[in-house]
Amino acid sequence: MKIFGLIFLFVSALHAEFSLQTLSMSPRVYLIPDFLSEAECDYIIQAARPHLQRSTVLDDHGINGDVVDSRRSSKGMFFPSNHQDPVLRSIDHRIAQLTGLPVANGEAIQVLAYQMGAEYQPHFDFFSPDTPGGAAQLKRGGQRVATVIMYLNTPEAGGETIFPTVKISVTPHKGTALVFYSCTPDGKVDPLTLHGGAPVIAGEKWIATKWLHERIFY
Ligand code: PD2
Ligand code: ZN
Repeated sequence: MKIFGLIFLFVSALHAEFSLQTLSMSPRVYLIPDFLSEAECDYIIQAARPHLQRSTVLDDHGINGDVVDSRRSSKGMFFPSNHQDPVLRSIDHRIAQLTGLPVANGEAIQVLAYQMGAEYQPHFDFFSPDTPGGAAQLKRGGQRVATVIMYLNTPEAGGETIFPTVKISVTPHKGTALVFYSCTPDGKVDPLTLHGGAPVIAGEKWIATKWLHERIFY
């Protein structure tokens, strides 16, 4: 991307104002249209595309670390957490403004690409302290308290983000962000946040995700 394009993206991001649509108060789920510009979405896809690998899930038993699992059939990549990319930095700061959680509490931005038929079956983003895998993760900045999903394109059909317990279904739309809190305001994990990515029916689906912790993540 040309330097003027980068400067434009950066300056426009400094003036971020969010219009939040409340989808649910329990669990806390919000939608933010136009959270990312079209140019930012295209930039992220282009930067991520050469680095995609089959996505993994955390092995709860703590024996195998991250493992490939048919319940999550996307491809993905993480940008380095110490990146100096001005576009990604401005998004990190926008997410901090949106969630009220410091940039330092966030994991690296992850990009996920779902081809036709790919999905992420319902799961929780919080960690269970009762499994060795979950307990190990909790040592890195504590619980995951919030998730931000940013839709980088508009799939032709399917690919909704679903919350089966509370019957919410969000149709992906380029530039929109979805934020939800995996913990209740009193700090307990919220079982109502069970959520998944429905299979893509036509076209492909691209998202960027950010998980935020209660303390500094390292
Ligand atoms: O792709 C999605 O819509 C989705 C659904 C559930 C992504 C995630 N979880 C995630 O990345 O945690
Ligand atoms: Zn999730």
